[in-house]
Amino acid sequence: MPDIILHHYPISPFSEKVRLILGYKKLAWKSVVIPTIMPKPDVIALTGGYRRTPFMQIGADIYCDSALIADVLERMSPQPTLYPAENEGVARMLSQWADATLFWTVIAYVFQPSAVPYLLGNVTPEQMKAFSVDRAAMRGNAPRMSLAEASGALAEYLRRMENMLAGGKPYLLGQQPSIADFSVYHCLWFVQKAEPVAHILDTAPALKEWLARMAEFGHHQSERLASEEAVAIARASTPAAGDDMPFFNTHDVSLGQRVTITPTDYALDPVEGELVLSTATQFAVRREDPRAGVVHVHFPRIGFHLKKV
Ligand SMILES: N[C@@H](CCC(=O)N[C@@H](CS)C(=O)NCC(=O)O)C(=O)O
Repeated sequence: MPDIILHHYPISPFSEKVRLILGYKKLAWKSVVIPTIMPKPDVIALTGGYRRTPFMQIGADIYCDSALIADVLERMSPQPTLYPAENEGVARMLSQWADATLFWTVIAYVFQPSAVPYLLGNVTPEQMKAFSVDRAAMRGNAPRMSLAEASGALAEYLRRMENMLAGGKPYLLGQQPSIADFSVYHCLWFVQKAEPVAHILDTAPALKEWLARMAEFGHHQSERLASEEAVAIARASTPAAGDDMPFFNTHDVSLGQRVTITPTDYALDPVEGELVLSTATQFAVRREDPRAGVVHVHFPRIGFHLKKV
């Protein structure tokens, strides 16, 4: 099996989602620690502009967004599954809700002055400023939630999730973990990290036990890899031929056409290339980078838009 290379940083919640999935599936991986703020030259060499964290590299194939990474890991190693057949649809829906609504509620809740050092370490005022400026630019005009709103909403979401575990259910949707558990987990893991404000979790004792149960999956085995080495691996590799999923044309495009793919919500940096894959669930573009060579950059359909150049 080719090496799984995860580009991430320790305090990134979406990275924790993927690390825990790697632990659940017992997949060994290479760990490239990337910067938390721009500039990220080695990231951009590989992705062509996408700056969000994490992304996964397999040779010269780059997979953006944790939802797509989860699908690719499931294809590589189907057992244990992230998508139990009896509730795959609801698991994906709940996962999408957690990755968007729950995540941004948690962000608005945890970034209280007392908790910041637990999330970002003992940063200098200049480093704090640089972080805030970077995230403000990344979020653009996306609406922000006040702390008051976030505290109320998070308390209510915790009540709802506590209810999902009623009757001693081990996981949110039943006896087996699903992608929904991993998406909720990374958000509440971030609340736990924000120690001075983590007491909000005390209102949900079953959920706290569930958090401990999830944490036991761990991260399996990883080995550090320098980011320049990851770029060199891409350069020395050829993108995979792609799967045999049928071409699905919703944008009146043809394969080989120049397009851009851009997130729909925040960090609106387009990635430009020739369309090489357009299926029911994902897009991929081929681009040539002076340092990384020819790479295919993959995106899920949901959460991204495609535009013809
Ligand atoms: N929908 C994306 C969201 C990723 C995301 O927002 N990641 C945060 C970190 S957890 C990020 O990119 N922050 C800015 C950065 O790392 O540069 C996913 O599922 O991967």
